[in-house]
Amino acid sequence: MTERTTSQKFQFSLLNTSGKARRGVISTPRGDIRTPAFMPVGTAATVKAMLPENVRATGADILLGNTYHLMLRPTAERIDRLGGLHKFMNWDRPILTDSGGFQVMSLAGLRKLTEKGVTFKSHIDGSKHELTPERSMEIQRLLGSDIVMCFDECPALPATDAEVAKSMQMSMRWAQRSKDAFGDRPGHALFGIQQGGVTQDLRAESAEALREIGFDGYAMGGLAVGEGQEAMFGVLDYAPDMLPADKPRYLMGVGKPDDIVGAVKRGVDMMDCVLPSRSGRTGQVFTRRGVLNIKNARHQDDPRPIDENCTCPACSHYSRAYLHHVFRAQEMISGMLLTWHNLHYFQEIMQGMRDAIEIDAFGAWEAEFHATRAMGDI
Ligand code: PRF
Ligand code: ZN
Repeated sequence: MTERTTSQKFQFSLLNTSGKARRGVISTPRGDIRTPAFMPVGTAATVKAMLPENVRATGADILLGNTYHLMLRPTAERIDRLGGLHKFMNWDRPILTDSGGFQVMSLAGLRKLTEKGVTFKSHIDGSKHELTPERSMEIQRLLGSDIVMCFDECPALPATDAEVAKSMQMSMRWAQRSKDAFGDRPGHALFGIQQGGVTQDLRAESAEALREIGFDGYAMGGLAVGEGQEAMFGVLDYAPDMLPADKPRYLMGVGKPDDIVGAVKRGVDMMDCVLPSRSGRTGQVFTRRGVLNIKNARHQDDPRPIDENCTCPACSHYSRAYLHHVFRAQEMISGMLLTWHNLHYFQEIMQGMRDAIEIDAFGAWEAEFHATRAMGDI
């Protein structure tokens, strides 16, 4: 496939702020991304249990895809021959792809990490593969990704300061190699990824290295990896401020509703997480009043919807008793309806925050968010 040429650039406009919270819009040739944005995860060229038009109906402007999974199956070259990832999965809006290293470390079998990159065995069939910054950029180009992530390493915890520093410094060399390999691709963006664990000096060193190279956006990696919310918020109290204010800031792999709200409060513009889609398939339901599990016997005679104020199809047309039944019976509609509700709820949080920031009322919105949750499930 030859790349679509376009005159429309990738651009971030900051529209309003409320405290440190920011509302903006990322314009791309494939459409606008309203920020703060939550990106549903479509790892294997599908948001599991959802049609793309249904994901769109929940309010998503952008999906996340994964280099690691797609390079193994069906392969980036095959997706390219078939016209690119957007056409392949029938989603014509923006797609951000993660670069693969993080998934190699959490999913692949036997791995070997060197300055060049990482070799590993596929979790699917044990076949051997290599990922380097250059190969990751090539795969993300073949996929047709709109927002390409640098190839980085996220060190496993627990790690000493020295280990985190060494890993971060290699990630910064990989960031330069990613930028060189990415080249100049109008309409497509390359994001750097800050590392440095929970150590302020290392976060500062990483941010400086990334700013020096220059990116279209800046992610915060290496968080939500088991350090706990308090430690993560501790880092988010300073890390976003180290990154350019005129570029989008993306917190990778976050999170639960209260993580998302706390991150936006601290200046984060974009997030992604499998939580709403994965939980939908395990019966965990997110609501304004907190989390409930639909498999619990207390729902079996309950004629009420999950949330009487929710306008999603699960809440508009089905009772808790029905959702409990189809979950217990392992009917496929269960994963479909619960995923839809969860994604709808996450996007409703994002819209609520964008509306609140627009009128400089984020603090009041946040207080209401926490007060409603404190009431508990009814
Ligand atoms: N790096 C990359 N992807 C990621 C992470 C990271 O540090 C995380 C950490 N929460 C999730 N996904 N490339
Ligand atoms: Zn609902």
